[in-house]
Amino acid sequence: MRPFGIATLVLSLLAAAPPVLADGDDVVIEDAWSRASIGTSRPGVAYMTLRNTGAEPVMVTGMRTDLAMMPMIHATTTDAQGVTRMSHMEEVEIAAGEAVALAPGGLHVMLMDLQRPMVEGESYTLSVIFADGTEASIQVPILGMASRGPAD
Ligand SMILES: [Cu+2]
Repeated sequence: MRPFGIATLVLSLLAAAPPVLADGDDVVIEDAWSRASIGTSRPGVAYMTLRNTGAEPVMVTGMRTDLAMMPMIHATTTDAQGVTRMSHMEEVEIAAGEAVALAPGGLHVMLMDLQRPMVEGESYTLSVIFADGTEASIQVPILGMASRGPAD
């Protein structure tokens, strides 16, 4: 007798498992913006809010764009002496149902090695990379050099 019974049991267990959603499917990216740059010698910057609408924590492991060879997530910290530093974040966790803001003075995307100047009024594609290998791509508008955000 062939083991149909076992095969059927395995298949039904697989069918009963909840669908596995990619991390990127659960994350809503809001209010993305960048500042115009002076040429390409200095890194550019990008800000946004990453909202995890899922029931599991999501890990952001990086960014990708053809605008910059090395986009990195930086944290800005100011010590007791008032000295401000930026440190590279290998990953940023977004708790279930929570949002992480990348905003001036805090977390931000540093667009290292700009490939072209960032011109006010233009936009570019930025992909947020998640720990499961999925990506979510957005269009980031470039605001003026003195801008403090989309509400300006
Ligand atoms: Cu930075």
